[in-house]
Amino acid sequence: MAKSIFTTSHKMRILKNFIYTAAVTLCFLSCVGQKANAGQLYNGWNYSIDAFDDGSGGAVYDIKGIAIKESGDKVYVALTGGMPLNGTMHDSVHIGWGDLFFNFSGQNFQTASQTGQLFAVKFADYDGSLSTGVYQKVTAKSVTAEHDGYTSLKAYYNAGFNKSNTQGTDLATLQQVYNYYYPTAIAQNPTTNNTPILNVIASGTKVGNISLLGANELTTAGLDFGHFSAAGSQTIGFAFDKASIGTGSYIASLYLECGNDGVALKGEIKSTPEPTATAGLVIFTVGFGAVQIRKRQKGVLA
Ligand SMILES: [Ca+2]
Ligand SMILES: [Ca+2]
Repeated sequence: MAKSIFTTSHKMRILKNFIYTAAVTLCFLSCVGQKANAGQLYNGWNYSIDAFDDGSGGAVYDIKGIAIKESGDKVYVALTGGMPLNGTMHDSVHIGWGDLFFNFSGQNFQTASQTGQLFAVKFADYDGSLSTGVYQKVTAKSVTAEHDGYTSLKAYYNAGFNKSNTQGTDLATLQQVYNYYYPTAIAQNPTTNNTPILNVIASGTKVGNISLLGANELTTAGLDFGHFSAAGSQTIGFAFDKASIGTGSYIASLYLECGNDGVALKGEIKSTPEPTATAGLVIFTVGFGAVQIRKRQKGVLA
């Protein structure tokens, strides 16, 4: 039999280098994954904390934060602020939560909406027009006018609500907000005529249901808005199947029905299999190979 040009010590050196490279790759993949999560990570949840003084109309209309956690085959969402899940009444008009949108497209929100690329979660059904659940191929529309609200985002800001962390820590400035919600031409020249607050599902296909989560379930899952001193009088939680939504980096966003406050969060839904799991498999395989060589050295294997 032809003798290998590599001695056993050569093989061990090559394997050590390979293991080192695989470990570096694992670290790199993990670091990249963390960078894609732009929110503030704490105890497994990804948080975006909103301004505490930008709820037009007072504390009931103020959103304090949003948090999202991916766990197993589920996605958990929590919202906190002054608005109850069932909404409130203002001058005989009912006002509640708008829908939660997920945008994986990399496009601005308005373009993603016009091309039906949004996902959305309706977690409160106030009028029976659309049942709660997860929707895909979504277009969005504004219902602010019929809910005593601002007919444009520019009008909301003109009223004095441009605060630090205006849509949370991920869309912290006025310009970041305009850049995200509208095409460049509008973002560079926003007016009260070209900045509609698109806050509920206009059309889409329902692909899954949601489960509402109580306070105890959220606490058990590790939710803690108090860590950021951001616990509102109302905290709402729900979960849905990860399979019903897209994968990759996203921006999640929502407004109240009146547009009196809004918040956004940058995050990532990991695809399956996870890259880190693949890297782990490489390390396991290499480690197994090293054991086999050691056994050969000891004469355990032929
Ligand atoms: Ca707020
Ligand atoms: Ca806000």
